[in-house]
Amino acid sequence: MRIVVLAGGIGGARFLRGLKSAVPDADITVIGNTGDDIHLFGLKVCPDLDTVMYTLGGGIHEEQGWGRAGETFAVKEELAAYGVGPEWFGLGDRDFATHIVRTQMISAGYPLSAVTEALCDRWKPGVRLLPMSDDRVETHVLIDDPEGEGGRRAVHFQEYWVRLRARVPARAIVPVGAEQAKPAPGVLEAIAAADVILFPPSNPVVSVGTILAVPGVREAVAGAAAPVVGLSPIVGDAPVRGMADKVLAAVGVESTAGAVARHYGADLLDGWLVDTVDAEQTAGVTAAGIRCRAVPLMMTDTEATARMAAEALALAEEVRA
Ligand code: FO1
Repeated sequence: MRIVVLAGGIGGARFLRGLKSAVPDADITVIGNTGDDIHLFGLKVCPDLDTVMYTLGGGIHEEQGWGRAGETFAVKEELAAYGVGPEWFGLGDRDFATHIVRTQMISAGYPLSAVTEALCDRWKPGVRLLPMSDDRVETHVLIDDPEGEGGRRAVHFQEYWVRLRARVPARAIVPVGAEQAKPAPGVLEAIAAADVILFPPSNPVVSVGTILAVPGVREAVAGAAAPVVGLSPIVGDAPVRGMADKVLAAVGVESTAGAVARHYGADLLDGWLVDTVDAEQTAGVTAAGIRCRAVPLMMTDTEATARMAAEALALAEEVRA
């Protein structure tokens, strides 16, 4: 079975671990979000691609959901000693090697998709990991700033997420460069050839939304023969992890499982899983033309996540019928 997953960072990576466990023989292609990418110290950092690669490859710092296990921070400390920032983004020594290899290959002329394939040769994540695009897309967030143009200022997504901890309102989310970006090689082909397309419990705005913002991707998913099934990242009107509610507000979507399904829309989604605590929302989602089922959605461990993945695949079969 060919499965395509549009994945962001931590939630997407954890879901993929369960999906692999649920259908070990499936051919899984992950279209990874690159809007979180940031250039620091002359290096290109790809947080969502690395989180998928490290999580499925066995190198992830489990509690954090990002960065490497067993990290040290000698380079970070030395950079700080030189007064070279930013200090708010925690790059570890092992992680630096990934960014050095990536940047070196890109400088030699390799596209991000080839670089990602090379890095995955080491990590063997057991899925095909494609960046959404080889072109540079970086999400910026518009926040209030009295000194700013029109009382606003744009900050890089990572500064909003990590330094500001999303504590200030996001007035707009802008995937800079998305309009000019092209889907990476293999992305549209994978969507067209898929038997099932899944939206994992990733951030619907800055992760799945950014992937869909690459021209041609949304149309490919909407027009795909495969059923498209999503799993809500919002449980009990709050994000399970991260701060999705902050960016949902920026795009005028209330932080409920049903609102996220309607935000994606019935032109994209054929099915939607909500957690059992949100069972009362299934009627509203069904009324929007999206098949809906309430199942446990807490990814407490790989077995629980495998059950969620199996439910999503079952709903896809029901929709296909
Ligand atoms: N998240 C944090 O909350 N604090 C950090 O210092 C931090 C560093 C970091 C370094 C590399 C990397 O790949 C991810 C990192 N993240 C950090 C997570 C990152 O902000 C998020 O994983 C994604 O951008 C959101 O999906």
